[in-house]
Amino acid sequence: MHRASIVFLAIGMWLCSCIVGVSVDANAARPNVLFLFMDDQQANTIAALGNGVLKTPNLDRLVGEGISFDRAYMQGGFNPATCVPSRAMLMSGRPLFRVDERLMDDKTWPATFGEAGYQTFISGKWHNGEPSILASFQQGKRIFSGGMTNPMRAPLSDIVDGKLTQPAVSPQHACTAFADAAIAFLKQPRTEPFLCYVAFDGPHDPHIVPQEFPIRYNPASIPLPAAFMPHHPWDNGEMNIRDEVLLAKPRDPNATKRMIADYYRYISFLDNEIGRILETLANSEAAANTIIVFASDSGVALGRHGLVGKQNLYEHSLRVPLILSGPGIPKGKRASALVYTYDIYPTLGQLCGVDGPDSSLGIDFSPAFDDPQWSARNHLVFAYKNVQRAIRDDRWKLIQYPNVNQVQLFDLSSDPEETNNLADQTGYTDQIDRLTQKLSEEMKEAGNRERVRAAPPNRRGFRPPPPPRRP
Ligand SMILES: [Ca+2]
Repeated sequence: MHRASIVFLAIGMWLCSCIVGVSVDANAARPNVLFLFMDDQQANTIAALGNGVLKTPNLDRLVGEGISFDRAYMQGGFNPATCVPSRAMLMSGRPLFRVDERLMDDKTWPATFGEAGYQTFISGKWHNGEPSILASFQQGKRIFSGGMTNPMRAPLSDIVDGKLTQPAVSPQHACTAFADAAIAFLKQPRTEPFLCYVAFDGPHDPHIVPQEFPIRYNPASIPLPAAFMPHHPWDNGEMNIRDEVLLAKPRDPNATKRMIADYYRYISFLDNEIGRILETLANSEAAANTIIVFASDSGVALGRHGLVGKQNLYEHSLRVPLILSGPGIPKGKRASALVYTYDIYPTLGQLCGVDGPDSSLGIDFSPAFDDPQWSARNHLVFAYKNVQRAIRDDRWKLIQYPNVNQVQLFDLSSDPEETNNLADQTGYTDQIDRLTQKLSEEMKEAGNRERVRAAPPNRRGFRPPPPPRRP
């Protein structure tokens, strides 16, 4: 915008405020929100947070300008498409056992931002049914309403006259189209604060980026994850779905590294797209008054524990990156408070003066910005269908597999990769009983009617088949 236009606009806003008696200044002071949401991006995939292989210069800068939460989690799911409950929890502020996956029972957080005077905009993936897109956002461009797609041929829609247009195949990589749409939105002149939600459909597989993208990772230079296993040690209740057959069994170390190399390349590509959005914001009038949120709907296994997908309750699949920066948020800090992704919008609501829906049950974690000891939760609980239940506290993690009567206990303080199951050793019975008891109480409280420990088990444990004979 030209300088003369800005001056003219400012005078106009001042005159308006005098005439109608509302404080435009107060409105202008409300922070904007740029929400960057990823699909299946593991927590440990940012160079500045400790990944020694990946190149993520733009996310690194964001880490330096904000606060990173090292213990942020999504709570699980009831079907293999964990995107659906994860996004429903995010948008509603409601936990897994109480969330409406179609997001039609209650108002969503973005809808309440709109009612509070925010301009609300979406670009990218929405996996909770089309009616709730229109109920949640006023504006939208380049929306992908589905679970997964080839990103080079993504069918994308816009919101026009309060309706979604027929999807049209994007000539660009979907994530480039989303970034372009967000950039165009950020460049629009406006007097209201905005909520700009950009949901990339990567680095979810297929790990396809444009041929010309220059960053590539040599699979030979990718370290095999510490928790790599040829097989999961037993049937975890979800062994043969689509995600789990993306790699042959037993898992091959080199095939695993190739998959991780492609996944990393996708993350570097997304980092570059995010960089374009952040540069646009930095060069805009909104720069000083915008909260930036970076998070993901889940992680993913990629060969750890013999698994490929995210239909499990290990750290690699539940823990997500979470970074916030902006006015009132400390720079270059890390926080260890235990938080769920459904706590993010309640926190933004607090920072933006938006009350949110009455049905939201998430907890504002902004006190953790200044108090490293602060945590509203002493433990978190997780569920996958009726086949896995887990709990973590400050130090311990317990996973129960009720259908096969298996249990795992990990000391996350010394074993963050969950490679040493203490339930196989003597001396941990009390710890297992304590956490199982707590898990049962929490699950009952959460509205869960499934058991967390079975005796006797429903069926025999899984025995991995012998490796194929080499000719
Ligand atoms: Ca996902």
